[in-house]
Amino acid sequence: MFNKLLIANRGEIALRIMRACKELGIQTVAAHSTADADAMHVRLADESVCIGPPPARDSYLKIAEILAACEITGADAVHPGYGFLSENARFSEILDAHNITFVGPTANHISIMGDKITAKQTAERLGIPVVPGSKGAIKNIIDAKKVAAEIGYPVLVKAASGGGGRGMKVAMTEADLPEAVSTAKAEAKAAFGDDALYLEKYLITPRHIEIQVFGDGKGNAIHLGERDCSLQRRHQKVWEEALSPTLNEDERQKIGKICADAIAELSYSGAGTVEFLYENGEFYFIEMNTRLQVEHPVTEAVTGIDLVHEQLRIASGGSLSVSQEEMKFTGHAIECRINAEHPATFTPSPGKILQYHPPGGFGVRVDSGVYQGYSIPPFYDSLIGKLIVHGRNRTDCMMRLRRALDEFVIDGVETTIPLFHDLLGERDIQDGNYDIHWLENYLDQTKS
Ligand code: MV4
Repeated sequence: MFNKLLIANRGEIALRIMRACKELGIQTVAAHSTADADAMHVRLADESVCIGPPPARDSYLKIAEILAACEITGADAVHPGYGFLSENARFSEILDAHNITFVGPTANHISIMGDKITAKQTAERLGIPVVPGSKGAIKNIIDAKKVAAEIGYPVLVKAASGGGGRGMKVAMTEADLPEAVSTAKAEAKAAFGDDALYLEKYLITPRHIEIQVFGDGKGNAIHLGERDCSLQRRHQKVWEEALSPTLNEDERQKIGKICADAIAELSYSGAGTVEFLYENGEFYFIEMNTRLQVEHPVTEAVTGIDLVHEQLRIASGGSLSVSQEEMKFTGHAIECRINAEHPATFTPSPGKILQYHPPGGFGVRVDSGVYQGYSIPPFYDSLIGKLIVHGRNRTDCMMRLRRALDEFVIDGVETTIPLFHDLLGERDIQDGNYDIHWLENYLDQTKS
């Protein structure tokens, strides 16, 4: 195992990673910006190094500063968390060249999955079902029209370097296609410096279901079931659950095995998430994430496996702690993202937390880096923390969630807690009857 690990992240995930390190007896270094000097994880770290001013591009994204912080402190590993440099192949490669372990997959695997076209081609080659669409990049509008005519309208034009919904355009008919292609191309060029596009059949009312996988880098892999992340607003997830209220055990084991076999074939190392759209009983691969995800705790709740321990074991050359046969799913878990935002308009609400009383009790977990008196800086995302509730079944979980939300006191900033109270009162939410558009439709109807 590592001696000393540098955490190249902030907020709740920095603390989450630090907790795993403490449990495993690994010394920790917090690499932080000036805006985070008073953050909880910086106070709790064995050592801390300031790596720059508040803007992420001048601190959390500065590879040279992070590398220097490793050399100064003698860290032998770096955990990138999520966001920032977590899916940056060059970062992984540079650390490798300095004999510092990047807790994540190889630069090659990050690159393959970072390009959505090569990711999809790789998935298809490995037997993962994909959305019908162009073989690779579309060459021109004539090519695009030909592919669209074959798969049928509506179609979705996507950027190869996209993800998170950027550079995506729908064409309902052939008449819409030239404009969809030209605007997607311009947006992709401006946002990513890469204007490669591909085409897919546009699925109208799918759910977003993602499979958690782990590989040991030596050709062994397992799946840890799925998460349903359909409830989102503007590509920001709001509520996630494990397992999905819509899958049966057969479907789960079938898609899980397909993903684990693919990951094994790649000799993939570490945590990964295979993202699907799910519609009419069919799975359609869209992307793969090569990092630990925000919503990983719902998987931890239903599997009993600490995903960060697992990442650290594998990154240090160890093997998976559990076999597929040993994997059991217990009960149901829901995560609510508590943001410092107005609950109806979602405008950010940074500032000082005057009162802070997180809920507790059986089946309740709060992952947060904040404390009473802490000032949420305005420079980063507005996540205050995550409330994760576990119950014996989905109904039990939702009853416990209502109780936990009632206990949660955060004063001084606006939060999204009232939204979750409202959602628990909705019949569709109670029934697990929602798709990727449900939340935005609900907000349009109730909040305007
Ligand atoms: C799609 C789709 C419908 N059909 N692809 C949005 C972000 C990116 N990760 C993929 N996205 C979508 N791809 C096809 N062929 C609809 C979406 C989409 C979406 C996906 C997951 C969760 C929320 C979403 C909200 C709007 C659109």
